[in-house]
Amino acid sequence: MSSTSLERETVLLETDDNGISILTINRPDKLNALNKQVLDDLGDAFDFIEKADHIHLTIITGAGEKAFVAGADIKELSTLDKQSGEQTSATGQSLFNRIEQFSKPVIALVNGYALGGGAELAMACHIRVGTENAVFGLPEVSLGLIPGYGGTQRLPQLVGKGKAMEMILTGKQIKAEEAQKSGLLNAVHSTENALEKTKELASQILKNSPQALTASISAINAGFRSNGFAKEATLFGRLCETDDFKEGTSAFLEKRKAKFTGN
Ligand code: CO8
Repeated sequence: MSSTSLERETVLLETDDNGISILTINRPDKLNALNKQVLDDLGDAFDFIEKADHIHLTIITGAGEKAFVAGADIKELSTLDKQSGEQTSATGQSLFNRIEQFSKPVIALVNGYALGGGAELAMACHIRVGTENAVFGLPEVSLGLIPGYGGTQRLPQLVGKGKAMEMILTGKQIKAEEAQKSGLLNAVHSTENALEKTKELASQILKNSPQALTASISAINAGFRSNGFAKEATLFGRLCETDDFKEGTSAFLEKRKAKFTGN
């Protein structure tokens, strides 16, 4: 392995001569769902990128043709209780907050489904570029949950409170065009051109002063500090104790419709 690349069980990182690295979440058979291993590997990758002087900007994408990331791993989620649910939410929030505050620009290349935790990961990135088959959704309520990786905080920042309420309360998916109109995607490109176009955007950013880029990220984020993250983690943990959560996650794993009772 060269000093410009990193390989972990679920994550690959390659860097080109311009200092643009591509960080690929590599679990395509499970649509790149975020299990603990993926979150650990992403943490390692950001440690590497932070220290690597030759990396100036990172593009995060998903392996395969179907998904960016189809959410947190529902099989793992189904085992959570109040304490571990709150803890898992807080751990993921801390990784995603780190990405949001990262000193070098991070662009999400949303190449398919970005659902639940996948949408939340994309929203933590500084800019989002989509392919034509990009799909966003926060379907957590259909599992008896709420978004737990910062989605209740970042979605309203990007699309406004009303649209965020609609998306989170219905759990419905929106396609690339609507995502762009709503402010979730900065641009949409064909699948064939998307990486090249994203690299063009990256090159445009990298013509500027690195210190000014870091300061811009920090200043823009400073205007959006919120106390809602802790509330999100607490409520997420509380929901992990409900019958509806057990029913919602079991129904997904058993490939059937959930029947909620409100308990
Ligand atoms: N978790 C685990 N496995 C998944 C996930 C997931 N989120 N998404 C897909 N998979 C698996 C499927 O189970 C399937 O596995 P297998 O082949 O072993 O049966 C494989 O990936 C391929 O998926 P499908 O066969 O379902 O593919 P389709 O093209 O038919 O459907 C969909 C694609 C529509 C994306 C469908 O897979 C789907 O609905 N996935 C779940 C989407 C979802 O609900 N995501 C939100 C999860 S909840 C969440 O993200 C909470 C975040 C906050 C967490 C905070 C603290 C823990």
